[in-house]
Amino acid sequence: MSVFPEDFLWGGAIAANQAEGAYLTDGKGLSVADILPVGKERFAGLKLEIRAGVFYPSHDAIDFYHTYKEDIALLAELGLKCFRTSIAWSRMFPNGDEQEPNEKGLQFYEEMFQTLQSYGIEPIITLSHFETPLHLVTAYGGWKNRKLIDFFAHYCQVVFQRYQGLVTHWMTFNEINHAHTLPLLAAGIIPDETSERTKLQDIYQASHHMFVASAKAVLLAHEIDPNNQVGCMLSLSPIYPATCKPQDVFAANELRRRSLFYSDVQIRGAYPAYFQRIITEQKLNLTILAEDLIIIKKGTCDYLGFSFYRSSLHEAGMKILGNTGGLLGKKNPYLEETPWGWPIDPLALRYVCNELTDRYQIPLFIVENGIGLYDSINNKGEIIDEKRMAYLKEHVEMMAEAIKDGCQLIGYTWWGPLDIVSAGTGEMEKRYGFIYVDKQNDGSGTLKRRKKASFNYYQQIIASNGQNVTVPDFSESGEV
Ligand code: BGP
Repeated sequence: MSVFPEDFLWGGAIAANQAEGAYLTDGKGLSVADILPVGKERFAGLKLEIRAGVFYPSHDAIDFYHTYKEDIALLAELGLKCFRTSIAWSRMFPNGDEQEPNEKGLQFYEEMFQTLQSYGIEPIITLSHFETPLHLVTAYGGWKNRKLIDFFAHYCQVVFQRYQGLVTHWMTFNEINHAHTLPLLAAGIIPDETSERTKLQDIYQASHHMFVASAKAVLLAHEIDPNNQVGCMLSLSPIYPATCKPQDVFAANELRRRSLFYSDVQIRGAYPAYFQRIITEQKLNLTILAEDLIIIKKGTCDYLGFSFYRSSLHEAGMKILGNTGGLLGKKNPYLEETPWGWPIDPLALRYVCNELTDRYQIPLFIVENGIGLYDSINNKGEIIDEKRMAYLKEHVEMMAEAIKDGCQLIGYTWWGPLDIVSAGTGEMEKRYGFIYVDKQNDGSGTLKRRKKASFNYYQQIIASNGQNVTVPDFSESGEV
């Protein structure tokens, strides 16, 4: 008997800006993702505009806007029970601050959700996944500005009403805790880096506005349809102390709390006691209205969605840096790394599920997990992605252990079931998919889809509800 519940949501996850392309089609406006080039330039010397002669991978991505029907047919063949994607806010409201939504944008997602429904695949929808409308950043300063609460609530109301009966699982802000390390993507802001104080002032003020907006979204969703379930979404790859030196243990815990701060507020409905010390010591001057605290208290999330890719190792006094996978720490000598230097640590998934269960006693949804790899096509035309299968196997096994530990896991959506643009680097060649997409870092390629060996493997895992994780034998496969 499988330890996974019968209704466990096996799935895959993407984000609109990393897959759809069609960045100005049918009235879409620019989002922050649309001004990010590929490679080292991505976040360096950021310019909030489109520059001539620069290649922007989100503009065409994998053209999911036009290919979603064929792609969803493949995902149905894979056996997905659910599919996580985001609504591009700027397809609905091109500038973010309009009163009237863009009907073409509404229609696009309606038809996509109907397509999913026709295959019995449940949509899991992120309302804001690294794609704040650019105009809200240039004209308002992004989430630093209180006005965004109402713009977001209006957008949410429109989509909750329109997609009632088609979507019941929602998430508000993707990896909200990345406001510290990826502020433009996660919070639509460019913080004032003059000092640590000014930086934290901007990040925490923006975070506060997002907390209120998220809570308002939860309340609206429940009011419009009591079947709606709304989760928060954090990046929660764990942080280990670099040594057993008490200072390292303490510092790692403090850093962990900087992330869990976000779920503490969104799940418990109040600012945690430890936040007061940050406010006092950093001399933060935050505008937090009494009515905001009431909304935050009422609009707590129904489940905790999180991404998990790896673990990090932290030493007291280290500069705190991060990327899309989580925090950047010291090298862990016990762990193998991906070509992008992300440590592979399946046991950490069991660790984090238990940590979150102990802290919140709430349903957990692993909404991102996966491995970015270079793929190659062999002389028989196959892609035998053994490392991806090994990663998947070990993580599914750890989920089973976490369930046995008593954690309430409701689903698992593999990041990037088909190759998409990397959020962190803009590359296409950092591939996560079970389905290969013929597109390269420079934008060349036919966009043809091709199943990798992991396609059949994930299909087997889903069909056996997580029981059959035996990796097939590929000794007869072709040569690379
Ligand atoms: C998460 C993001 C995703 C995604 C993933 C993998 O932080 O929510 O959008 O892309 O990380 O990161 P990357 O694409 O940089 O490999």
